[in-house]
Amino acid sequence: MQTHTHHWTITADLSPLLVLTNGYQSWSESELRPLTDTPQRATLQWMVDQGQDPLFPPSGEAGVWRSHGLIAVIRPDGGGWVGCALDLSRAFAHWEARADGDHVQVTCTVEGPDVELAWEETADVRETVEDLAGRLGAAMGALNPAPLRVWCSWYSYYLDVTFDVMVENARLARERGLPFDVFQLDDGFQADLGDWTEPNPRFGRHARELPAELQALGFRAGLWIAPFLVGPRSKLFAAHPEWMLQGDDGTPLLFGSNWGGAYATLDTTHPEVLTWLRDLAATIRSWGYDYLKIDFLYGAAFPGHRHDPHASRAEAYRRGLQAIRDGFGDGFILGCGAPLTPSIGLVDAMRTGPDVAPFWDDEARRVFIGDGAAPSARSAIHTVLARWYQHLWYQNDPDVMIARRERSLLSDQERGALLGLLDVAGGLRASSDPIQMLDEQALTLLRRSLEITTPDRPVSLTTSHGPTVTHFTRGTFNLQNTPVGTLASHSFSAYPSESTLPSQPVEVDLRHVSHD
Ligand code: 9PG
Repeated sequence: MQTHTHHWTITADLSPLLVLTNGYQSWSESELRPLTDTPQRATLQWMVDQGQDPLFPPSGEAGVWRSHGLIAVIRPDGGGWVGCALDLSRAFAHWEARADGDHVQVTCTVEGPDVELAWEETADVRETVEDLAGRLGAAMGALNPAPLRVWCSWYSYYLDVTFDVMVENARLARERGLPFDVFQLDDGFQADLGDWTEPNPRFGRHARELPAELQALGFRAGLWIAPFLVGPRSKLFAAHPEWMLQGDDGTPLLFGSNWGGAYATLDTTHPEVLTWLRDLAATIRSWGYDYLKIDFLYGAAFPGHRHDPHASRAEAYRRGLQAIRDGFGDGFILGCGAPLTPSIGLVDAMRTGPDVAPFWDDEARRVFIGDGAAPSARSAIHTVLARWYQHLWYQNDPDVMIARRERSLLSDQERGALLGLLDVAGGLRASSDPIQMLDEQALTLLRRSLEITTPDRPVSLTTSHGPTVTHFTRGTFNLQNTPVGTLASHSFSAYPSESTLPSQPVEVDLRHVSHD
């Protein structure tokens, strides 16, 4: 594997410095932390496989911070240092900041062909992060489509989704006048991973029959696939074991854990695989879908043996993504579980955090197993906020609002924090709430969450209520378990005006939600 290492030294009093990190893929933890703290490292291998880069996971070592694409070290005055790669279409940029006495040793290891790196000392880290991220986005042709409002089946129905559930929710949404653009069918319609065009009897009908029903109700049709993954019992796996990424023993590599076990992934440097991917995306388009959520994309960049041994992981990944884009044409593509930087310019939108869940925190998995990608409202807010600038790479998808009160453990304050997240992230809007479950209060909250806003900017990187960026021009988040002044725990408080910062945040009363 080709690598190139670059090195810088910062001389400073380390104790007040903060570091801003960017995790590898959609679900990987991203944060704003004291440099001398200790990053979490997941202790179970499948969590590393599925939530981090197995070749560059968090260090687990005090004062050693790893970050993908860019990194920032921040002084108490808001100035500091920012490093960012300026083209990541063929390589990964692995940044590491290491506390070392009264120095910080910064390295960037480029995995793949060497790339131009920016390393800047600045009086305003926030501005320099945005400036350099913007240059990276522009160099890679970042797409910037209009945000969409999406109903997605996953976060209520999970694998139990049926054809009738989709149509019934679309019908009720139309009846209630809810302003969704797209109804998106998630995981559960397919026979197996890889056998996407074969129906799962549990779903009731074939997914190709759904677009006509949704369009008749005035919605666009969206579909989820995990295009690179292949189930070990699927027809695709049996037919083409040579299309799979191979392990050292020359057999298909099985990794991760979901759907009851490990899975294989396609080798996207194999020409026949690229043709198959292009055809798959074109087939789904021909069924009438013009919105595609492509998930578990990190598979194509997983370490292993490939048909083209000269392709870097980033190149292999991008060839696979390009094939899907070629097949899906000008349809809208949302990336998920995706290595972030090599996706720029090929996806319209990107999930920039782990899954939201109808509860605040999963302490067992997050704290005791050290997995920052564990689904929860808190994890999603934490990571998405630390990536506020990524709207310069694609449209941010902070994941769904959960407005319902049934089948949810979220408090009013916590639902308000999710609403604040969608407002501040300013990208895609989504909900999975069963429409018939929503009372007047929940409907009001859902409608608020579907109002398109522009991405917000932090007002400060040096004060925060939680280990991420929490202070924005439109309001403040408190992710901590204790109140701060009048700001409740697990909450977001909007300021009354976008341009003025009052000395005390104003509480949002969810029963009368309004940002006007
Ligand atoms: C469908 C889902 C939804 C969801 C995606 C993704 O780490 N994990 O165990 C883990 C499992 C599933 C997952 C994310 C992480 O969810 O983000 O929106 O599409 O797949 O299976």
